[in-house]
Order: sequence, then C-alpha cells, then structure tokens
Amino acid sequence: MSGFQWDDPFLLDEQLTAEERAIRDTARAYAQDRLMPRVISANREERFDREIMTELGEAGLLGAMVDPAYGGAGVNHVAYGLIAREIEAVDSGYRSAMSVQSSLVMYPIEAFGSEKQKQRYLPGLASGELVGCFGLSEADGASDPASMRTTAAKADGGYVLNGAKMWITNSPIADLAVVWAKLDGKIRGFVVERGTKGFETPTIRGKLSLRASITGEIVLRDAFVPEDNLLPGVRGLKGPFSCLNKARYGISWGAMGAAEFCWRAARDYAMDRRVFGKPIAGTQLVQKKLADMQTEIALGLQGSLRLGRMLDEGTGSPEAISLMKRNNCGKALDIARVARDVHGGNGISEDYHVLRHAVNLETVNTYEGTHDIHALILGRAMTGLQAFS
Ligand code: TGC
Ligand code: FAD
Repeated sequence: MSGFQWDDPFLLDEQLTAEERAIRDTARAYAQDRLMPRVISANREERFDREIMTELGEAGLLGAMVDPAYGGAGVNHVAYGLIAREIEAVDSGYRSAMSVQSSLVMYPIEAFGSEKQKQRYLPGLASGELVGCFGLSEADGASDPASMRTTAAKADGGYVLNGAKMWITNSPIADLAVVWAKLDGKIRGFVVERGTKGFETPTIRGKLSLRASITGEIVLRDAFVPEDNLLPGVRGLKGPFSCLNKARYGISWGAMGAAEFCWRAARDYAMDRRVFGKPIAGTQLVQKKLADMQTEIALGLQGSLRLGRMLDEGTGSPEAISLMKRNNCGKALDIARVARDVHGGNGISEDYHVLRHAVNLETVNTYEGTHDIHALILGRAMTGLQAFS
C-alpha cells in the first residue's frame, strides 16, 4: 500500500505515457497562460477572440489526431482527450472552438474527403489560418437529425443547397462550413466556402451559456457548391455521427476538466472561508460535497482514459462514447452547481469562475446529444428496443 493522493486518487498521471504527459503540459501551459487571463472579459462581453484559433494552431492543438502529412500532430485519442480537459478547465466555449475544428471539420475532411480537399483545407485548419464549422442541427428538434430539411440538388458542375442550420459553433467567423444536407433523400456532406453567394452566417446573440464562444446560424439560399466540394467518402447519417463520436469522446474529458477546476476551487475556498469560527472545510456537509466531487471526477477520468485506450486499440464503440459523454457531462454540471453553493454569495461573481462553468455545462450537457438522448442510445443497445419515436 502507498499513501493516498487526494488530488489524483487513481494515479492517472502514472497511466499516461511520457508523450501524453508532454502534450498535456503544453495544453495546460497554453490554457493557463493565454486563455485564463482573457476569459472573464470574453464571457462578460460575449466575445470570442479570433486569434485564439491561430494561437491554438501554433501550439499544435488543432486537429491533433490528424495525419502530420496534412498539418496535424498524429497523436492518439488519449492525448486529444487530455487537450480537451486542459482547455475546458478554463472555459467550455474555448474547448468547443477546438473540438469543432478538430473533430467536426478536420476529421470528416480527412476521413471522407478527396485528396484534393485534404490538401486544400487541412493545413490551413491545423494552423488556425482557416476556421471551420459543422452544420448538422436545424431549428426544429436537432435531437433528430434524420428529419433535417436542408437539401442539395444536382446542378451543372455542382449542387445547389437550400435550408438553414441553427446553433452552429464558430459559424460567424468560419471560412468554411461542413454542411450536411439531403441529396435525393440521402444525407451527404458538403464543404461550403465563405464567399459563396447565398451563404450567410448571422450571429446568435444573448446566450447566457458559452458566452466566450461564438455561435450562429448557417443560412443557405440557392448556394452553389462545386462538385469538388462534395465529401465523396460517406453517405447517410453515419457521416455526421462518425464526427460526433470523436467530439463526444473529447467532451467526456473536457467536462471533467471544468469539473476539476470547480472542485479545486471549492476546496481552496472552503479551506480559507471561516464561518462560525472555523473553516467551512472542517464541516461534515462541506466535506461530503468535496468527497462526492472527488469521487465522480476520479471515476469519470478513469472512464475517459479507458475509453480513449479502447478507441486507440479499435475496441471502442459509439455506445461506450455515449455512456461517458452522458455521465461526465451530467456529473460535471452537478459538481459545478455544488461548487457554486460552497462559494456562497461569492459563487455568483465572475471572479470565482464557478458559476460560469456551471452555466457553460448546461450547454455541454445538451449539445452533441442531450443527456436523455444518450440514455436512449444506451437503452436501445441494452434492450434492442428503440424508444426515440
Ligand atoms: P440510427 O438508425 O441510429 O442510425 C442511422 C445510421 O447512422 C449510423 N450510426 C452511426 N454511425 C457512426 N457512429 C455513430 N455514433 C452512429 N449512430 C448511428 C447507423 O449505423 C445507421 O447507419 P446505416 O448505414 O444503417 O444507415 O439513426 P436514428 O435517426 O435512429 O438516430 C437516433 C439518435 C437519437 C441516436 C441520433 O439521431 C442522435 O444521436 N441524435 C443526437 C443528435 C446530436 O448529437 N447532434 C449533435 C449536433 S453537432 C453539435 O452539437 C456540435 S456542438 C460542438 C461544440 O460546440 O463543441
Ligand atoms: P430538442 O431536440 O428539441 O430537445 C429538447 C428536449 O427534448 C431535450 O431535453 C431532449 O433530451 C428532449 N427529447 C428530444 N427527443 C426526445 C425523445 N425521443 N425522448 C425523450 N426526450 C426527448 N449543432 C451543430 O450541428 N453544430 C454545432 O456546432 C452546434 N453547436 C452548438 C452550440 C450551442 C451553444 C448550442 C446550445 C447548441 C449547439 N448545437 C450545434 C446544437 C445542439 O446539438 C442541439 O441543441 C442539441 O442536439 C439538442 O437539440 P435541440 O436544441 O433542438 O433540442
């Protein structure tokens, strides 16, 4: 037996390779040195600084799993998850920007794009010179993307797209959008470039969550997309869902990053805060809250690590991803809310960050498949009975 390490109960660090630890340290240094100092004002002003994408690119944190031949770092799933964890420890919105670019834009171009598309887009996306977005959700019931109304129609030399996508991370600043639309009733992916006539990306204002991320619509009115911009390698919902597998897995780590920040902040605050003549950390109720946070985080990180290793070995499944995305997001949201409670009135101040994390996690618990939709995915896998409709 050896001593208990309260802040790393299962010695996660020791389960990482030297390379994974080095990538984690790079991401941590960038997040703490460059993102943390700007997050309060960005959140207050509902502002995403475009240069964050080039900074992330310079740090090698965009498309980290993409082949180095196209500008990526060629790292494994575990390292990608560790990057998400470090960035989301600062803000879920910054992790969103990173994971949309990496998992939802670069991944489909690498997995389903032509050689010409990979050469044209991936290096610029990896450096952050280009920003991408992913248009799947529509205003009516995005939990059911099969019901999308956006269409593509064959035209001379390409396709004409019509429809509208809603709640799209990065769309207002995107140089290109991976848009999913029905062509002859079958879902296909298209790369739509900024400057395309009939392509607009109005910003959605007034968000109370993920305010340091920029979100918009994608409006397509007879937008002509050349033949070369159809992703040739995939048809059907498998296309967008394959991207979601990568992003949901990363989110399982990211949510734990936000939760860890809140847990440590709650512990530090409770150690310092004296009420009724003693630190609140010395009360039974507060210790129980901290122990619950510690337990869920330790289990959540172990689960994500195990899932990352399974994905690296080729034994991961979409359902196992649903399990971890669902559980870690739900637990992280609970932890952030309790951390806010431990901070008392100070907990509502932007200076303590915990309420910002809590309101961000409301979105993280909803996008990429809501908490309940992932329960239904697991329910279907367990029973063979689908309960969606
Ligand atoms: P279903 O019948 O289950 O499947 C249709 C076809 O897709 C295949 N498939 C998958 N392939 C790969 N990975 C997966 N995870 C897959 N899940 C399904 C499946 O094999 C089938 O293929 P085929 O060849 O037989 O046709 O489809 P369904 O319509 O019944 O799906 C139901 C449900 C609810 C599971 C699905 O619609 C769902 O997951 N809904 C949630 C939607 C969602 O997550 N949207 C996310 C939008 S993007 C986003 O939120 C980005 S936020 C980013 C940020 O800022 O970080
Ligand atoms: P709905 O589908 O209308 O669901 C509403 C409620 O009904 C939920 O609680 C849901 O769990 C429940 N529900 C639905 N169906 C069932 C059922 N059968 N049984 C039981 N309960 C059910 N999308 C993109 O494509 N790209 C992006 O970049 C992107 N970024 C986002 C950024 C932000 C800030 C937000 C808020 C969303 C983003 N989304 C993005 C959209 C996101 O994926 C959707 O919001 C999410 O999938 C849920 O869809 P909805 O909002 O339409 O909710």
